[in-house]
Amino acid sequence: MQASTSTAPMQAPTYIGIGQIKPLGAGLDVPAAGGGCSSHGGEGKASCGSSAGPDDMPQEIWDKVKNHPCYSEEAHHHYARMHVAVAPACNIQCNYCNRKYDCSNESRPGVVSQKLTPDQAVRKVVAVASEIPQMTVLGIAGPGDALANPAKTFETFRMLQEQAPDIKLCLSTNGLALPDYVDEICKYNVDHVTITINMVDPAVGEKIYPWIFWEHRRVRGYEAAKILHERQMLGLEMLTARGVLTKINSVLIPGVNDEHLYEVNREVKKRGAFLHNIMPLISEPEHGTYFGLSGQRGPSATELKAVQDACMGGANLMRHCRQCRADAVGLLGEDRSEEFTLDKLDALDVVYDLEKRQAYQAQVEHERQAQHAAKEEALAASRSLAVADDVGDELKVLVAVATKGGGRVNEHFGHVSEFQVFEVSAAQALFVGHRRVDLYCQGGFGDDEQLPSVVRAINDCHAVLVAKIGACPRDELLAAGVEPVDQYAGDFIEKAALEWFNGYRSRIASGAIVHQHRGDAQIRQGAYTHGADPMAQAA
Ligand code: CLF
Ligand code: SF4
Repeated sequence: MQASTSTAPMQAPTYIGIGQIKPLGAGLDVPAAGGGCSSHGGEGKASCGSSAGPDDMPQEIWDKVKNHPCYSEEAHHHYARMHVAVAPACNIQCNYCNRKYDCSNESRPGVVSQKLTPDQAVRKVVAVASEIPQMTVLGIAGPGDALANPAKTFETFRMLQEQAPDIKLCLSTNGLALPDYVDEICKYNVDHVTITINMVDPAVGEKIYPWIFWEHRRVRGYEAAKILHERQMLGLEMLTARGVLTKINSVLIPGVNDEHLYEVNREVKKRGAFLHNIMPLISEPEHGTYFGLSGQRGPSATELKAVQDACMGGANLMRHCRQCRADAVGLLGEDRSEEFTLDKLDALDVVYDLEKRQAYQAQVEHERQAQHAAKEEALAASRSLAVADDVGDELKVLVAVATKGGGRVNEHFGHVSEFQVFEVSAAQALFVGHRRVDLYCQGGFGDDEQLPSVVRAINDCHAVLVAKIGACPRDELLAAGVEPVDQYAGDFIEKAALEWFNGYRSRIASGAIVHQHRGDAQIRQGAYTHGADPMAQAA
């Protein structure tokens, strides 16, 4: 295994969620607040970082993250985001990217179906916001780099702010141009910026970036990686000083930067990053990337989790990223972009009804708080449960969950395209990842050929919680050592997972079963692929 945890002390879990998100930068060497974004009173995160209050942060920070599905794990069960593909060009080359595919800064390798002008993009956002009232965030994440296309990016933000002021603005960048656009970012109240940072050592960087385009020339090798690194660090520091929340995305490339990501985590934390999102490399030969063609593999589920676990206690970790398309629409993990193609937009009679959106979001918030309360109640019950046994409080297992949203166990096994995975112990039920799978149920019948791949995707789990499951997959899961559980249909996930876990502990204690370690699982490479866009290939 390439992913090493040897340099990183294992820490107690500090996972992002309601009441758990802690702004980074407390007592750290970050630049002083530099005047601030006009709409946010100039409060830099440097000052916020020292306030780990109940709910671990000042109200204004909480207001920024509470309904952002990427910045709050709990929110991602309830709130949706969308991307508009207005930024086709890029100013660097990453070895995991083929320009005909989405930007790996923020997306998995699926091509963008349609590139949009800012006008088209804003029309689309308003239409989606009307149809999906829980859509709270617009992100610009490619298919190239948002800041390599500054005119289109900021024109989109400007127009949207006028037409739909309640929608949060978000962008993703490789960071090369970032220091030049911090003022614009603040001017348009872009509260959330993602920077992809895969290295803090140019010697590592030159294995990832063959070239950058810098000051009208192509720069290669070590020099290119050094410039990119310096610009990324400067941009991050400038955003921190201006109070913009930053998330760092890192692509885990086994044998290239796996051991190095702990260092990245430390350096970005030092500069005030709010979240660190460590994602698996997706590299298949058919994607046509340098890594894909040269046989560079991505990490297994266990390797990814080992690096993420090693980074806990440094920067807060995001583990619910879905590496979305640059034109994704919907909850994380679902893709409704096909419902909002340009030709369909023409047929829609769009009315932007802010009050209706707010009323709907109030219901969503109610449901989210109910999920949170159910989790707290289940945790309290679990912690007070004395299991008279020698099972030990340190027992932890992974549980896969079939859900279609709302934070509940509410999906049929055969309809799952993605399982959510929780690490459960007597004291915790933590979201630790997701696993994409091919649908088992095809037109009303189970496709038994798909079953082994579904089982491989959750092979590291002890149980799978489902709303319903057929006899055949039930038997196959049992034979593989994964317990299918359908008794919690409709329940909130954490409550169900904790209750199942406590039953599991009791069964071990009574001698009814023997706890066994599970094996590794396979991370599915690039689900959902759309037809190639010739425009995208030309970018
Ligand atoms: Fe988009 Fe990114 Fe904003 Fe989210 S995505 S620009 S921060 S609104 Fe989210 Fe998608 Fe992961 Fe990105 S799940 S790829 S982290
Ligand atoms: Fe591709 Fe994004 Fe890297 Fe540019 S920054 S090369 S678009 S992954």
